[in-house]
Amino acid sequence: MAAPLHLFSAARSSASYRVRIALNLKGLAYDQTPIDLRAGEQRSPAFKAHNPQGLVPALIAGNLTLTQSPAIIEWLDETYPQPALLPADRDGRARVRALAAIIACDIHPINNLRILGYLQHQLGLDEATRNTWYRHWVNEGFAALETLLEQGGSGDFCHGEAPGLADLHLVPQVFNALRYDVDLAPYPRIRRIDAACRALPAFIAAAPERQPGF
Ligand SMILES: N[C@@H](CCC(=O)N[C@@H](CS)C(=O)NCC(=O)O)C(=O)O
Repeated sequence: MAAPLHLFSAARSSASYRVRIALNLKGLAYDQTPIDLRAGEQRSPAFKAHNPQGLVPALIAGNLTLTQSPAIIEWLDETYPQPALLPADRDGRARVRALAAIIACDIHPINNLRILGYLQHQLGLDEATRNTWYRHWVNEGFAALETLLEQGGSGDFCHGEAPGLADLHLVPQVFNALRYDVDLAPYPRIRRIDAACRALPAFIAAAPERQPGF
């Protein structure tokens, strides 16, 4: 029997949002514990017992505790192969992983809550300057993504005929870009893919406003 799944997640956390989409695309049932990031619950001893890094998400699968959304998503894809989140061909997999990595490695980590908190409290940057920082790194990443996505054709999704790993990274990053008033006008392909994905039940159910603690 499959292990029960329990997700420690924050409604607006894009890394949590990715995992919720992956779970939903796989049709997996899971329970959730909301972690209040603004209140610092991620740094509580109770949560750090699950993830010593003090970051969400963490997924408990039976006796196993998984952290780092890309690792969690790969584990889900290997454990529950259908529907696949990666293309069947090697070159396609490399493309999709690269698209996802632009977000997970190059945009998100430098715009995370703890980074913005450091800019505010340790470096004394005001809100307008912090927002300029945020928008700068999103725009750099989205400009490259837009070009790569255009090169990949005009379908509804980042790659191929079904949503997958790149899409479940893109939608949460767009959600957060909009929170920071990033102008998405220069990114029509990103906007179209985001809209197509957000119309699907797996993405709708994963949306921040549908989560406990929103
Ligand atoms: N690389 C990690 C990043 C996790 C992460 O940064 N989570 C954020 C929310 S999206 C968090 O917990 N932030 C809390 C903080 O910065 O204190 C992953 O993909 O799981």
